[in-house]
Amino acid sequence: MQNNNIISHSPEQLAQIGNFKAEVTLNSPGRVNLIGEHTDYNNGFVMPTAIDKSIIFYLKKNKSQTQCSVTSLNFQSTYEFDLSKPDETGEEWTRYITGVTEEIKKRGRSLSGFDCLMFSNLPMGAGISSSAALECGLAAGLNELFDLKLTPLEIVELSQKAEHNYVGTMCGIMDQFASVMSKENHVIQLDCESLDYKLVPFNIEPYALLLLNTNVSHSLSTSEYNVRRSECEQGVKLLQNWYPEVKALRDVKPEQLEAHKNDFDPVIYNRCSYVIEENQRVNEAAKALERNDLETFGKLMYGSHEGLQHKYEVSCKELDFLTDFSRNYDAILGCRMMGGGFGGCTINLIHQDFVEAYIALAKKAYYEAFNINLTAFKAMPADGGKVI
Ligand code: GAF
Repeated sequence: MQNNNIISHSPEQLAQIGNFKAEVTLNSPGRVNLIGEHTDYNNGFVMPTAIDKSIIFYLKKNKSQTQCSVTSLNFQSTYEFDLSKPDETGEEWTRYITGVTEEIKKRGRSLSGFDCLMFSNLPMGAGISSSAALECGLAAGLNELFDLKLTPLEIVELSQKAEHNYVGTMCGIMDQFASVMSKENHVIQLDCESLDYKLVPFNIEPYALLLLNTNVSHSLSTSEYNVRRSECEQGVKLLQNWYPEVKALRDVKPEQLEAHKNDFDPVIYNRCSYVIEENQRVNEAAKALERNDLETFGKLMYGSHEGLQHKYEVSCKELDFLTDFSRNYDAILGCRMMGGGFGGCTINLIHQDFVEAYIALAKKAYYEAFNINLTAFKAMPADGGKVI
């Protein structure tokens, strides 16, 4: 199993960081989501938390008014840019950076030249939101460096906008919210309409959260994500013919959708049905967690996966394989794909005594089925982004 919470630098990287003399060092985490997938952009409910895997940012001002550089220590690659000439056409990772600096400027804050080193132990494309960690970490780091007086919620919102306007993924708010607002040993219960949230203590011993990374990331993820969002919007538009008060799928009762099933294109009906049911599952899961009823919680996780697989159609054969495989073991109470889909991780609610044995079994079976190495790590709820 990969080690948790260990950022190990090579001697060369340590020397690079030492010579850099950062003014601000900030830890920006990825996230898991226990349940509530594709509900955030439907104004619904989610249950994420930051985890102990993150990107560390080392930042300092330079003497220039507009020249900046951001170096990824993982890739030994540097992006140099001019704040006054935003480049919106570069490689994807550079567009997150342009997005953040431009969205900060749009909020009337002024930046000047800075240099940044970043180092990550957050696997990319694994559905644990390395993108939000990148956006929110840079935004929070610049906030500290230039004393911009952005609130945590402004950091969340501008980071989400950076992704919409400069990367092109029309994401909801869950990932950025979790990356910034989380608290160690807690999960967030977030209402994505009002942005009201509760930090709920999370102690599931003797169970644990295990992530199994399929190590596949199918290229459909961005395009299909935006398609799902617009399919939900089409569903809302149709429903407004009978229920003008409905603003988002979160406002729709199951019986309202059922009453008009025949008016719907079957695909749009399935998308709406999934979202409405998933919102109900999140609310039931919150109650189950309150009474420490992990068996019910686990069943809801399986229900979530089935909906994502059959009605929302954002799973893939590797994720389905791992979810089905988990059903063979009583020590696993629940499992589902996590995040946007089309690859990435499953999240497993598993008895901690079975973790190591299960990883070995799953690795073997997964390799036999797909010829791909599975990676595994426990997810520990951690604090949101902070200066270290
Ligand atoms: C991605 C998005 F960024 C989130 O906003 C959310 O919609 C998630 O997919 C699916 O629940 O991580």
